[in-house]
Parts: sequence; structure tokens; C-alpha cells
Amino acid sequence: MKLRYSTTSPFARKCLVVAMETGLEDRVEVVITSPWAESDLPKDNPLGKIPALVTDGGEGLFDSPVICEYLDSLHGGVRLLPPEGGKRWSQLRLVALGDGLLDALVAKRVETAMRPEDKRWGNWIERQDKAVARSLDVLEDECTLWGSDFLMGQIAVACALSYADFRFAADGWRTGRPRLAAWFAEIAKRPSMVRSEPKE
Ligand SMILES: N[C@@H](CCC(=O)N[C@@H](CS)C(=O)NCC(=O)O)C(=O)O
Repeated sequence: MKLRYSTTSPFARKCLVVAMETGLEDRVEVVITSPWAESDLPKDNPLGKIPALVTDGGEGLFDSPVICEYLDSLHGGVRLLPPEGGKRWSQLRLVALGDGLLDALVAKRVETAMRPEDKRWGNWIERQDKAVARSLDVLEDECTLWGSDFLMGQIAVACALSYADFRFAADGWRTGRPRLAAWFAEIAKRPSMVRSEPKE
């Protein structure tokens, strides 16, 4: 399998963390691809986004939740996305929260780092900040219920918190959120998280 990947993309990182956590890393060839440069990426994902996974059968899969679930179907261990029951729904909800947090952070990044300064829309940035703050507050309340779980939802959340550190350290997401900060401090030590840390 080929994973279209960038070392700065938190969505692509989710897929690599899943591959590492499930023992599939040796089967995944990482192909560094920038979604912002001219490339053949659209043949694997017509949306022109990363991640995209090309299966051994040649099919291009996207987006990150689909790729993560596909990878999760290929190993014989405990599923990172429980196949049924209440825990499946709470994990899917947590994936949506982690991915939504990332959507807001990436939207803010595009607005503040890529859009020309005179074209920036303050209300849009403020809206993303509010979505980020509300989501982090919910995670602060809920993270004590997770125990030692590092399932699909926790992976999405961990990649989002790390991305907040990577791009918006000055925003100080840990302030007022000691439980989430303590959870992340432990999770960030996992080999899959250490080995996939974002870099320019
Ligand atoms: N929902 C998608 C989001 C992927 C995404 O936004 N990727 C960014 C990089 S972090 C990208 O490729 N952006 C290029 C673009 O928006 O055109 C997923 O979960 O994979």
C-alpha cells in the first residue's frame, strides 16, 4: 500500500499512527506529497487532499477516517474502531470531534499563514477559535473517562492536540485544561506518536 503523506499533515499522521499501532507499518510505503504543489495526487484523491491511500489492488482511498478504518480491517488484533455496540458510537463521535477540531485548526492555519494579509477575514478566524475552545472544553470533561484507551477517537484527538502545539503553541490550549494536558503528556510518549511528530 502507498500512503500519500506529508510530515506537517495531522490528517495523514492519524493514518500512520493507526498503521504503527496495528503492526501494519511494514506494509505501508509512505510517499511524501504536498497537496499544495503540482503533482499526480488527484489521480488517487480527486479532492487533491492528503492523506490518500493506494491499496495493493490499486484503489485510491480517502479521506483519513476511511483510510484508518480500512487499515483497521487488515490486522488480527483488537479493533481500534469497535465493530459494534455503544463503544463504536462513542468512538465514532470522538473521531468526529478530533477531526472537527483539526478542520477548525487547519482552517485557521490557512487563513493566518497562507491567505494574503489584506484578504484575511477576522470573523472567520474568531469562529474557528470558538469551535476549537468549545471542543477542547468537552475533551477536558471527557478525557478522564478514557482510561488507557488509545482507539480511533483518541488517535484523532492526540493528533489534533499535537497540531495545536505545532502551529498555535502561543494559543496555549493547556490553560484551564489540566486533565487533557495530563492525558496528552502520557499519550505523546507512545512510540507511534514520537515517531510521527510533525516537522517542516
Ligand atoms: N477530511 C480530510 C481532510 C484532509 C485535509 O484537509 N488535508 C489537508 C492537509 S492537512 C490538505 O490536503 N489540504 C489541501 C486542500 O485543502 O486543498 C481527511 O480527514 O483526510
